[in-house]
Amino acid sequence: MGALALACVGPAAAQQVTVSPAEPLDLGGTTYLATQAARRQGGTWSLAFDGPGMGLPAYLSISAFTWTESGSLYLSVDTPFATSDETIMPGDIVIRKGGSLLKHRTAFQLGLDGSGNIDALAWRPDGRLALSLDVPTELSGVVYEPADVFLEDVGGGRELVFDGSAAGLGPDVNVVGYDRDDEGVSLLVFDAPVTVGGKTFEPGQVASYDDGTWKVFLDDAELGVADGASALALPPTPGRVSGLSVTKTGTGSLGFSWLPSSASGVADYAVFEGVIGDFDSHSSRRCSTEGNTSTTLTPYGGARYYLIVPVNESFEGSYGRASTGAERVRGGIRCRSLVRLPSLP
Ligand SMILES: [Ca+2]
Repeated sequence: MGALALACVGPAAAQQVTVSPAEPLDLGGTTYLATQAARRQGGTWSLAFDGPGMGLPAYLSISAFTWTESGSLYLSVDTPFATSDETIMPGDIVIRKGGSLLKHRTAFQLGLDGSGNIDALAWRPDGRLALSLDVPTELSGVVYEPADVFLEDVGGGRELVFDGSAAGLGPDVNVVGYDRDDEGVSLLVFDAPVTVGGKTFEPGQVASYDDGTWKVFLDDAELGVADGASALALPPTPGRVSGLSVTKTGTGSLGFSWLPSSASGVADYAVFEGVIGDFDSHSSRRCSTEGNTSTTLTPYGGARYYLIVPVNESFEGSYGRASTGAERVRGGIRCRSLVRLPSLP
């Protein structure tokens, strides 16, 4: 059982992440600027966002960015710059629309007084943005530390998404990149070495924090050069599949085919099998179909049910919805440790 779980989840497996470097950084033979973002996928790096091509001046640095489920990009920068229409200040959140960068929310609208800048952003499935600041900042009577991540106030107050001190981080620690999965696992990068939970994380490493436990999520040697990453985002949800059909083959195995997930960036599919009558009993039977939307396998004995789960390198997507409309529980043995669910049916 344990060996099978290890084989499927894998220690420090390939992870799909997007980072913006704190200073020009060579990744996979290409130099990425502090105004660009690079995506690590399949163990290789490629350009995910080209700031200079969008009018970002070379003297500034992207301090935070995040992608929504539908692929919209929000970002924040460390230095003022002017677009053709307006001046963008640090602390403002900008959205990419077509070929332009437009102000989404100003620092003032966010309640910031200009003393601190945004250094991490994360889009949440309810549509709100979570942010972290680079200095301790009092907002509506609450002091947010540089290691805290909190939801923007869109009328109902702010809410901590990640509580730095509760996770053991002191007031001198600064979180400069943040994302999370839908079961509460936080993924973080720091701007200086941080020792917490018996581990030391370097600026080039991505740490994970879950319910008291710190782990290394990604340790990429090239990212560990210089000052590492100044912004981090994990891929959007792999979404869900539909239209699963099953046929018996002549050899006692079953043939499966399904419609592809409509989510962007889906790399692969996993097959889960459970016992009919115990509909929470599924575990992974196959963690890859090599990207195909069909596969065959030989069922275990007795009456079995099957679920197809889209996956990317970082996340499992939806296991589908039960007749009640609720998301099905995740597998007992999984193919990715993290999950990101689509917010729309
Ligand atoms: Ca921070």
